[in-house]
Amino acid sequence: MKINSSPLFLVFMVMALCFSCKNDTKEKNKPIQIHKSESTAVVSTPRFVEILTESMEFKSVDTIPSGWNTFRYKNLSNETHFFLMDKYPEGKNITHTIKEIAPIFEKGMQLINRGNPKEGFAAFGALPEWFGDIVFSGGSGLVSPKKTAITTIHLEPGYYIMECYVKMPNGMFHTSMGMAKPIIVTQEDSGNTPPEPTVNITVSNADGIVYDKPITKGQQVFSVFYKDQKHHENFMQHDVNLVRLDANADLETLEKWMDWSDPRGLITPAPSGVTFLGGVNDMPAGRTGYFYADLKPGKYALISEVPNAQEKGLLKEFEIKD
Ligand SMILES: [Cu+2]
Repeated sequence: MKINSSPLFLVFMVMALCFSCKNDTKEKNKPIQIHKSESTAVVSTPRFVEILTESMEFKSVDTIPSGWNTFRYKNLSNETHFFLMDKYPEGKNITHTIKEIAPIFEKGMQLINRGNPKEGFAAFGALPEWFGDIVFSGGSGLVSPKKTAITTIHLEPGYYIMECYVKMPNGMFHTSMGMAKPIIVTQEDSGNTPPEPTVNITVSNADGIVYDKPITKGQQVFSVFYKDQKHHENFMQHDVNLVRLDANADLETLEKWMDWSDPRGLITPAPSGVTFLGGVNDMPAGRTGYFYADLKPGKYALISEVPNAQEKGLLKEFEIKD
């Protein structure tokens, strides 16, 4: 597929223009391409699946086609979020999440927060067997307040929960506060094709996050290929988050913060000097997702939500030169 003949690329160009407005004061006046119906459901254009967070919720359509979908996730809230698409096993739905999963994570996290990590982790042993059958199928990376992330992923038909498990200042997961939304992915295929990447990222246990060429200024489309997967110490599989690092950003602090199972991890407030710009959330080995960025000169990093990302090669810094 040639880059200039791809309809999705054209969409990206339009989107990239939106990106460039995003960082200036015109943002306030720019109409959001999301239309609220009477029921406050959000209607997306055929090319984008729009997701909006204003406080602690996902506003989006409830049903999307299968195949390739490009999600535009606008975080208008004051906290960092992401979205992850969890494909549920047959017969399980949001009522099972609320009854059988959320309370176990809350209980375990509370024990960890009170200084009993051993008991806390043991509490997760009470998760139902079917929890292991959930297929984490990608989504955005972390997105800082007032930022927008664009991610393209491939979804099989089925029942999904769109979730965010960042924590509130009191340690409660966003999942328990409204950020768990059922999405039906239909048999009908979107007909979309994946975008043409400008940089190819491969993630693996042996080499961590690697990319095939120097990352340069301007609009980039990153492909993220998960060569393999595994459950790290915090049960998470590796993913890819793009972060911009200001002069006061501390990489060690960021690395610790990326681990939800740390009492001070994945919780508001996010580390200072760090801006999360999306990425591709975890998905099974062998799959590829895409994310978009308009890179200005400065320091950045690609990092996974796992403990000890640096020594695993899952934290890579890079600089964009003018
Ligand atoms: Cu959240």
